Amino acid sequence: MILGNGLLATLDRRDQRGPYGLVPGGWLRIEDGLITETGGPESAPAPDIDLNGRLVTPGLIDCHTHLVWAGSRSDEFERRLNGETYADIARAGGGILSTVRATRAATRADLLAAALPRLDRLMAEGVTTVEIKSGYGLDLDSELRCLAVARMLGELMPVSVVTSYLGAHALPPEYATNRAGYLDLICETVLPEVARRGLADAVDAFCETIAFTPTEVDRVFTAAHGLGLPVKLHAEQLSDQGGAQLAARHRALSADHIEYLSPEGVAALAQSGTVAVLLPGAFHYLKETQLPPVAALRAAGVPIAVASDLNPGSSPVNSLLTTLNMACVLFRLTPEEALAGVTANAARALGLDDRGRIAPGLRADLAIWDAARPGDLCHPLGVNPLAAVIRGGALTRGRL
Ligand code: DI6
Ligand code: FE
Repeated sequence: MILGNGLLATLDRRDQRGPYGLVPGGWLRIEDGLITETGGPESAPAPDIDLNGRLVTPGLIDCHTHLVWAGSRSDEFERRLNGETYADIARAGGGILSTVRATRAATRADLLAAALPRLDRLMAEGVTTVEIKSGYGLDLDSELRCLAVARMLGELMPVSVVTSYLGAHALPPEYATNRAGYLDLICETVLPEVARRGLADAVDAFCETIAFTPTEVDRVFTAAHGLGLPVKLHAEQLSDQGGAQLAARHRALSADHIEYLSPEGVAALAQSGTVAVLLPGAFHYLKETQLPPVAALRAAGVPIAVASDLNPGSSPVNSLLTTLNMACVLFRLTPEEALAGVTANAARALGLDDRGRIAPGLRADLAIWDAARPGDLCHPLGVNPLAAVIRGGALTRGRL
């Protein structure tokens, strides 16, 4: 199949292409679910489908979500607006632990029913790959249930689901006076069982004063490596814990949030090739004032990804297009950087080298938009110009 006469934002800067790897009047050939050839108007073969100049991007990748949960925390939104902080609420047993109580009480069917519309809202904006974390179950059965639901979502829906086990998200109440015991449970029971069942593609942790120390996270990461699983980290979200340095030592795929990242942390990420994942939704909702060190990350050549962090507490942002806008307005990313953050660099943050750009040999995961310029995906709020989605070479949404 040949798609012709499109405005290709390849996100591929080889061939000396300009910003966005843009190819006006571009075409691409799809065979067996892969892109096998691309080119500009000078070499265009007769197309099977005329894109009429519409914008084509790689299918979008949301590389950091907590999409499987039960219950609601809209009450905490009100509490914060009445003066309590996110950390106050967490220490008082709300926050993540409130979602843990609701999630533990939910069946597989409950969780699936709650997650499906969230996933569909992401897909309605051109998402073809999504990462989903556990971390709202914390005990063995509930974590296995949430990860199994995440896997099921990927079977039910035309989207690739990549999972992360986030047992070290919060200390569960039954271990409130036994931190070491909870780490034993993670490292000796839950993680090995998650790995045995093939339920996780990576292991994540939350390194923070209200969560786990670098020493505790180090233990979880060491156990992950022992099982052959890559790691990633919620690092420097509310304070500088040196989490990025720890993540870099463990060759982490990504360090996420990083508002409080230090110059040493930037250098460590650059050295290990770890992707910096920016989560402007959480910054927005927590009314953070500390900006992530974007200029330093750029200067050091650290790849920057952008994700929704979709979750019921700090980032109830069920939209990657909204997130793109927030990355530009709040973090001053250029639209090109933001779009690379949800395509090429998001793929890298997930350790996937078969997607995220429009280039021969990669999966034919494409989003087609009624937009005249790629920056139009970042510019307005509340506008969704998606026209169609092709995933693995098949039309899965809209029409061409
Ligand atoms: N940081 C976050 O932003 C999410 N998890 C984390 O460690 C959200 C947690 C929540 O508020 O439910
Ligand atoms: Fe998160």
